[in-house]
Amino acid sequence: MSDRPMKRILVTGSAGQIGSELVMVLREKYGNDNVVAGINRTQPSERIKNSGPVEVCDIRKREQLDDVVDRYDIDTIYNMAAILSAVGEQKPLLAWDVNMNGFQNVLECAREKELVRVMNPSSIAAFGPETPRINTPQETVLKPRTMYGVTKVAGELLGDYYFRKFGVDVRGVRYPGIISSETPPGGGTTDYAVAIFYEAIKHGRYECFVREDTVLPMMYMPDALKGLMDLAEAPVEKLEHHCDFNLASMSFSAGELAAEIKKHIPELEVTYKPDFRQAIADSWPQSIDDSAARREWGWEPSFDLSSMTKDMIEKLSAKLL
Ligand code: NAD
Ligand code: AKB
Repeated sequence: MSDRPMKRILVTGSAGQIGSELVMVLREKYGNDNVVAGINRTQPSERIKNSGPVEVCDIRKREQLDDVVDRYDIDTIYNMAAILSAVGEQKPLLAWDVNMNGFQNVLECAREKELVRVMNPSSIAAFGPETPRINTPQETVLKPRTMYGVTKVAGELLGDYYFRKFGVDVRGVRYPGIISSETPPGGGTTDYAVAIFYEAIKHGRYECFVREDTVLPMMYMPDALKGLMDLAEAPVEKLEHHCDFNLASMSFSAGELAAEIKKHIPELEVTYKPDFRQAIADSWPQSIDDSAARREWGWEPSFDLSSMTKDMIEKLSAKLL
């Protein structure tokens, strides 16, 4: 296991909800030229294009990955390329291909080239209906019902295997639903918790695709970025877990979120028309025990429902109005 510093980073999936913001905070910390934004088909933001290197890098194509890693002397990969839960249920084979075969390419590249670190997010989708839903423990039943969840559990296990068998320093957190204002989410079940802000500001109404009483764990983007970057910097000898850290911040129902937004936009009208994503939401936890992350690397979120809502409305109003 290496204590070498992370100096040159590739972020795969840089046009996505998290990757698009992660690239910018990593560039601030490590220098613009030292953070390569890897994209697939979707173009990255102007901010990303104008501030540093961008390369096409489909993680299913090992030669593309190797080429970027070699040319830029990459030592760390943040693998943010993925197919999320809702799209994954429409295209399960694609979800397997990207989330498993693609991730294994990342791991093999890291093993062969002796990279310093691989960061690979997991998700609350790793849990399933047999998992305790309240204060879900770190060690618990992992029997998801979605293809996305299957790939997340397998990805956690594969990452831990590469750590123990080959000494590749792979780390990851089980993110809850991420709420953010920069890039809309890419086809998950928790997307309603972002879409409601856009629709509230633009149209004053929103038709929500889960029931009003649906409670899920969520997190605001600044906490999500800080969490992953803090884990990446944590001393390896302090870590008992590696690829599967539970991570919590806030939990609320769709109705509670609507009520909080109405404090700022009183005219907002929300209706509820559950679709296939309701069953996915019902199979996931409502709240998460993240004591392992707090103990092993000092995780502590900053935002709650009220401060997140205020900040989202300020940022999105400036962008949309
Ligand atoms: P996203 O869907 O917004 O972005 C994923 C990006 O990956 C997209 O830009 C897509 O074009 C790209 N991509 C797809 N196939 C690719 C391929 N073969 N090669 C390279 N790029 C490819 O996803 P996100 O929300 O930014 O998620 C990033 C990571 O965080 C994923 O591992 C996801 O499972 C995890 N996560 C996200 C959330 C959330 O709420 N956003 C919650 C839990 C976990
Ligand atoms: C999804 O809903 O698929 C993601 C996740 C919680 O992993 N946002």
